[in-house]
Amino acid sequence: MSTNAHTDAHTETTTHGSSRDREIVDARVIVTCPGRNFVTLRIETRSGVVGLGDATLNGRELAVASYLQDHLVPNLIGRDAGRIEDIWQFFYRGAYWRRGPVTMTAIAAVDVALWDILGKMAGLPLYQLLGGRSREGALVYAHANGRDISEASEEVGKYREKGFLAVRAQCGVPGVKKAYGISSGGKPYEPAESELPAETVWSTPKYLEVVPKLFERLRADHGNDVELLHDVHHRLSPIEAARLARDVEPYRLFWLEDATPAENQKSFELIRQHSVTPLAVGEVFNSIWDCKHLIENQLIDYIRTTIVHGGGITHLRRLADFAGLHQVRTGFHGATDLSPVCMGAALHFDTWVPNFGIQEYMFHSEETNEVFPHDYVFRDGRLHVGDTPGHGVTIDEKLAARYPYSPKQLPIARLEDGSMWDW
Ligand code: CS2
Ligand code: MG
Repeated sequence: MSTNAHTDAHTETTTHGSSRDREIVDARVIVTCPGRNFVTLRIETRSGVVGLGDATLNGRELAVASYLQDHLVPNLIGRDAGRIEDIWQFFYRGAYWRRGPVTMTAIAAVDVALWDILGKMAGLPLYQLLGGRSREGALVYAHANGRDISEASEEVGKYREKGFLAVRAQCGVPGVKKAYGISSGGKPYEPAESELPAETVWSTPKYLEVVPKLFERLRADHGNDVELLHDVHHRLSPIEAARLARDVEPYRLFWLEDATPAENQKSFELIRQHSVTPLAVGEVFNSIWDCKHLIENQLIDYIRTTIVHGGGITHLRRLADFAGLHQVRTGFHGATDLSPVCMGAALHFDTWVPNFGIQEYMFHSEETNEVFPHDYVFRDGRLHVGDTPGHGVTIDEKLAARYPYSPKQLPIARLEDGSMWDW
């Protein structure tokens, strides 16, 4: 421990000011709805450095806001913002009731805000704190969807013209109203559109009929030099998923996502036995334990668990390193219900992480981007972070206050006979 003229003997002086400078003096939860709900945690140190973390959990925003406000914020005041790992351990091990999307999203918000503060104190962009650049920009994929195959193919073409090198494609399913992923009237797809869950109907046979035809057409229309992805969104049984993965093999997808619900991680063994189509899973996971079997047995190729729902940068570094040991790459979730704060932090992580795969990139609305100014930019099919210290995203609190929370929940799905299914 060293002392010098301007700090008293009791404070530890490090390269990031004194522990007194780093003392957390304020932490508050900001809920705003610029077109859709977002929850943001703002932490401030005694020296006036502010960090932000995304705490948005689509359809359960207020649960996380309360977890933060009522249980984590009181434990933050007075702590040293530089003790990122210790605070993570305190909130993870100290929760007693560990893991789960609400807990890990709240912990993630604290963690990202602290990493943001550290970057600002060090005068370094987040990717530099993690270990520096591994690439120029993060390959991203856009969301193309259409009510039918032709419309979906047209949408893919539009994203190609915008410079995207990778596009996720979803299309309507004949005979199924409101199939997953299909937006109406050209607006971006926002599934949480009603105060109580909208009921949708699902038919696997009708879906399995149309998807191979969609990709056959996309390859015919757009050739092989665009990466195509598809999201099954948890709808198939393991054997149905194996069949679809095999049926789309000729079209060489970059990945087939959430082919089957993954609580039973072993179910992916069946898909792997039948197909070489790359598999991605994990946007609904919130810790390494949700995907340990999948990764160590190489049952997947990309892990989708992202910073906002997976416990923040501190936990995702561990998860990404574990995945890297088993040749699994990252493919962060990046839908519009993850705020620009998460996107900013994710892109710094993507810029550093050695086993990077791809980053999902759905365009946020104008209103959202005005509330969350950021320095990342899209260029040549990739998103590029800036060199602003921290993660490069801020919040306009005055503007945020103009958009009050609007209760919304995600849809549910039932089969045609009324059985509950996976949305
Ligand atoms: C989807 C998400 O982007 C995706 O891969 O699975 O849009 C998902 O439906 C939403 O994030 C749910 O809130
Ligand atoms: Mg998905």
